[in-house]
Amino acid sequence: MLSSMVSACSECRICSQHLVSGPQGVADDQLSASSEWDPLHGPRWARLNTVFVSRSHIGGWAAKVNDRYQYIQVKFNRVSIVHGIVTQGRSVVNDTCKQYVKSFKVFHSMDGRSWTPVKERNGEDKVFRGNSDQETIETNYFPCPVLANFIRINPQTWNEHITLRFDVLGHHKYSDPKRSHLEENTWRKGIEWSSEFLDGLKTKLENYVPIKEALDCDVSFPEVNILFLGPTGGGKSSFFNTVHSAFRGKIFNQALSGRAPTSMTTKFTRYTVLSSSTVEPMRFKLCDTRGLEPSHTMTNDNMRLMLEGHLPDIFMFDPGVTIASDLPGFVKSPYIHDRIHSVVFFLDATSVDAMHSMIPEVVQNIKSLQSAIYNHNIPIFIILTKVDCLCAHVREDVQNVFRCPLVEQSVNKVAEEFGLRRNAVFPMKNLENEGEIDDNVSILALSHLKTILENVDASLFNRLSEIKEVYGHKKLNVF
Ligand SMILES: Nc1nc2c(ncn2[C@@H]2O[C@H](COP(=O)(O)OP(=O)(O)O)[C@@H](O)[C@H]2O)c(=O)[nH]1
Ligand SMILES: [Mg+2]
Repeated sequence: MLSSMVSACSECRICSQHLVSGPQGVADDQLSASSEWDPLHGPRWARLNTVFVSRSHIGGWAAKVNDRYQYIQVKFNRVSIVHGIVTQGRSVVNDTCKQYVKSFKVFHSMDGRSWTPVKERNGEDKVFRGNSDQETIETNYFPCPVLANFIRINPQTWNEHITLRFDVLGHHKYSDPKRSHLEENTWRKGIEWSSEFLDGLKTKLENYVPIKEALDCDVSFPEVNILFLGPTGGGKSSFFNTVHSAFRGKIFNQALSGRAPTSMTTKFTRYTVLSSSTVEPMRFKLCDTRGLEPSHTMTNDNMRLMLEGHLPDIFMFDPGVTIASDLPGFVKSPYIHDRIHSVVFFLDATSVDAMHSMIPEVVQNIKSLQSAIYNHNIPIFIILTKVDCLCAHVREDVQNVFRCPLVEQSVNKVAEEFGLRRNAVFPMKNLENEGEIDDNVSILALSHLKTILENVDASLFNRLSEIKEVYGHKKLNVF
């Protein structure tokens, strides 16, 4: 399965665009450089295939000096998925100025201040082989695509002088959503877009008691934990905020969320949801985690410790660094209600759609975690966020989500890729740019949550006798 993701990843190289001078290219003032020979050799003349025009410009950007501190960079003004770089030397005019860059490093950045080198898979800075003449276009793909707002080329070796023309290969992450037709019938049933339906969902969740129907009244299982996992930026923290806002009746951003190159969530946090009408916490906890990244994938040991309930309510940890059992707060003998009862992976629909911007290491990590989770008999779901970025109709009104074939296709695709039932994949649009809560967004979020809890109840049936044993007689006081 991984190989299909990697090849899908390379396939999409075919559809990647030239981000500097393609149809959605950048303006001249988005190109800048460490230095220029003079304005006729400035960065604006570095676009691929620029040719010499007498008294106006040369074909290429030429640095003022030749050293390894020189660079040319582009600012995209929006997050882009970058696959590679194409370069050329100085455009040929006559037999002079045989200038081109023979090797270079590439750096990427989200904010234009902190820069990360593109690396080899072994972690070393990648040195790309550049040009060996002035006109041939050399294409170099990155070992792994990067998310970036800025890309910088830093020449390492050159012929005669540092001069180059270039472009960047990739996609803009949030390209304008398509406006596909909407189907007459919905592709999934069960949701009504009315205030009565929303009130019903809230009441059900507020009154949720784990496996109530199977337990005698003297047995009470305190609460269940739903773990959120997935790549950084998948919308985990935003989903918790969306759910909590629905109950609080206003935008309530308790969990940090945002667009940053690395996870803004650094702690494992078991969030309690409070209803607006009562201070009683609801009997499920939403457990937010640090995002998975190529250098922060979850180890199987950490996954097991999380699933078994060894992590306390708020716990700073890196998924890739094994949790030591002598750390303060480590729960040595967890109860069944401390365990994780369901795992929800959050994936960004815009990356799943073309299967191109999913980072292969993270995809592989999710797949290997899946088997560990199934071994614990824990139900898995996927919440496919940002479906508003797939379809303009959904962006305008989230009610259209189950009538949009683009969203249905994405749901089917991700279900197939990760081997899940289609009805275990939930399309979602979180609160994001809204100034106030949107009832339809709340309906979507709460109905997904309700379905997850129903499935958790079903899986807890497998431990019924154990639960009756522990919670019937000892009467644990956990609140
Ligand atoms: N358009 C859109 N943006 C979203 C959605 N969900 C999250 N975002 C944005 O995506 C970014 C990352 O979200 P965050 O919740 O921090 O992701 P996390 O790393 O998985 O916790 C934030 O800027 C959110 O506002 C969504 O459904 N639609
Ligand atoms: Mg987060």
